[in-house]
Amino acid sequence: MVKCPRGISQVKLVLRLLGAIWVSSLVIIAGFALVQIYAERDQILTDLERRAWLTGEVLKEAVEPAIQRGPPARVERIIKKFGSPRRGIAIYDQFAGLVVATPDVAPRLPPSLPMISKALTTGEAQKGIETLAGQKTYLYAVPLQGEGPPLGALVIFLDASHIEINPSDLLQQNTVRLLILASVVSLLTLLVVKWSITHPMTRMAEWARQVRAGKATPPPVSGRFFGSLASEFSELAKSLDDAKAAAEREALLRLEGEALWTEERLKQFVRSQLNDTPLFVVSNREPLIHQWRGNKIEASAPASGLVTAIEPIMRACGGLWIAQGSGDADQETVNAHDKVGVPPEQPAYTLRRVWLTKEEEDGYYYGFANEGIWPLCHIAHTRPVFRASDWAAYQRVNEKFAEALLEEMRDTERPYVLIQDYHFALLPRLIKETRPDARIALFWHIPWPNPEAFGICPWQQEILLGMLGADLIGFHIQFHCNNFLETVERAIEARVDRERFGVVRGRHTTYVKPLPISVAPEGDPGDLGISREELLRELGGSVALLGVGVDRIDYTKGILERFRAIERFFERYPEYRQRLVFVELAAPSRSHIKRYQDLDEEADRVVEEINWKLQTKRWKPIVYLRGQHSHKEIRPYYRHADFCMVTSIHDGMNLVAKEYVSAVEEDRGVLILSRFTGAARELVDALQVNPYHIDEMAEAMRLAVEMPPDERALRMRRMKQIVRERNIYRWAGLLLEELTRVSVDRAGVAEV
Ligand code: ADQ
Repeated sequence: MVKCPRGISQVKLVLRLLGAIWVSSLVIIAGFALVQIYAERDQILTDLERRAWLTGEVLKEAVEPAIQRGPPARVERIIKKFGSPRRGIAIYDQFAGLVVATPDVAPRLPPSLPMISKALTTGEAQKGIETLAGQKTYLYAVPLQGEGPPLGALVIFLDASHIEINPSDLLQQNTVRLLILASVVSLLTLLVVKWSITHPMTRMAEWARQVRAGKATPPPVSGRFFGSLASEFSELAKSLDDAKAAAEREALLRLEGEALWTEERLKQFVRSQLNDTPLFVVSNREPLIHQWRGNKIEASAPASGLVTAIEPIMRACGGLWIAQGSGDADQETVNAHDKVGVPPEQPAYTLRRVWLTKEEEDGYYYGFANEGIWPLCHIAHTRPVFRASDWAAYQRVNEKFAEALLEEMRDTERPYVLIQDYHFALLPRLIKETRPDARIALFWHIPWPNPEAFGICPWQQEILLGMLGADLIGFHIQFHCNNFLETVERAIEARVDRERFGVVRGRHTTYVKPLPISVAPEGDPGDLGISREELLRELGGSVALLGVGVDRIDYTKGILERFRAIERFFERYPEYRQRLVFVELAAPSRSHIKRYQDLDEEADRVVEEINWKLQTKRWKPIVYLRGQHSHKEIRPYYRHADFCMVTSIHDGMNLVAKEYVSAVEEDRGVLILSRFTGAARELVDALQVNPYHIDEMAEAMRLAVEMPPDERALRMRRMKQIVRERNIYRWAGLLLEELTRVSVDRAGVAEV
């Protein structure tokens, strides 16, 4: 016979529970019965005492004069009058000899009773229970007082047989109680066990079997007890799934004979090349922000291309990430050293937050970085603003970050430092001066303009010298590298080595390389929570086509130009009205800067104007979802959209283009891409447009929705392959490979 261990253990559990209930019920009932016995006895005794004393006192008054003066017959009459079958009365003389007693008690009286002698000798009333002729009797003996010593004693006999509680009655009563109590509790326990333990456990087991079989279904239970178990198990299952998927990918790669970069490969690479030397990353934007939502703290990832790119690397390699603490609950969530593990539920690396004052943030971040360098490097026709006070704040903050970084890498020999972006142009030199053994890479995430354009910056030399403290400077594309080298050649004293793409100053060389950044490869899309049909239905009954845009609200992203192109498209091709909706997910950004506030308001106004002009009762051409959205919220739009519009006026790379290509359904999707993005160099199968040319963009929209399916699938397949191969792990791998190479040549001999 096959045994069922689950069944047996359940029966055992139930038997144990029932056993415990019955034994504890028995003990409780027995305890209560004992207490009840003692309480009842006490009550009976008190009652007897009270009755005997009352009778004794009344009779004493009557008997005392009669016994002194009258004949004994008179005394006998008196006591007979008060006697009854359950209440005997007797009179004893001064020698404790019986004088007279009521007939019911007389036959039962023994020759002597010690209690009477004691009452006569002490002169005080005596009481107690005696057994007279086999019957429990309560005795109350009170001395009768004359002129001198007691004349005798009056004794009251009360029937006390009921003080003996019958154990069989008690047993009968309490057995019934025990049965009722134990049965009710057992029944309730069985129901609770079934609904709260057995039932959820059976569902959990079934769910675990499904997860093990690779079906990603949400856990069937929630709540504190099983919910946390389920979420732990989900995490475990996810890790196993990821490991399985990684192994499968590796196997596939071996089969293909390709060397695709994966998270696992990057980990291996970092381990073998860095020999456990930790990675230090510095960026302005932090990868995790803690903010108050009501009275709860919530953690979220910011809308930032840089974070999107660096996060997977830190998750893969571990290390320390230094960034500005910018959330209003950031201070509450760090430890005494301003550090917090990320991700909080299963930390893979450490985030160290640096705190800036409002003045520092205004001058360094909003002022110099975003009103100065950002428009300087983007040819978007927004004039850069250079204020001396902003420049001073920028220098101060770079020094502040240098201090934090130097402190963190104090105990690390030859540390690897990855500095991110235009907020920290001065940091490489500040670090190199103190730690020449550090291997420093600076990655510039935005474009680098030509020397004439950059030359308007009053502090161009300081910026270039600061940057050249790095051993490696990365840009997205060769064109930006070339612009940088030309700028260096024109602005400072240095030799540009065109063959090796380096800048030589004294004994130090800074290599300048194109390293196109990318996104992590898309895993199994899983359950997105909404199908394409449902999404289209939500956007309007007759809608059959979906376009999407995802941006920070920034004047470099060409958002207004895109809206005008959509307007033009519907004007030119009215047959698409009510059939196509464009969803724009736009995250507010740098909202303290006037230019950004104006843009934000203008975007609202332009959407309103276009919708007002074209909308019908049940359709709007543009659905404008302004706000910070999680990756989970954005993914269904990417996955189901027929086309995505990236219309940047100028952009270093643009990760949205790559995210879309990576996430959209295999044979669906057309990318409309500005030719002024770095991504346009790699994604040549996109419909490339000039965002200043509204008609061209409207035409690209028509092409996108009317493209023959074969051509569409072919273009998308080729782009998917490029994004899959040139992924973020490859970017990190190449960056670190370059860094290890330059530092091996000249580690420790740096001269800045
Ligand atoms: P960004 O200018 O921030 O990055 P981009 O590359 O487009 O621009 O990345 C934006 C990121 O933010 C994407 O991951 C996107 O999903 C996310 N995002 C955008 N809108 C969002 C929204 N509404 N809600 C939530 N998330 C949103 C800078 C440079 C780029 C360069 C990157 C990386 O300007 O040229 O590609 O760094 O190097």
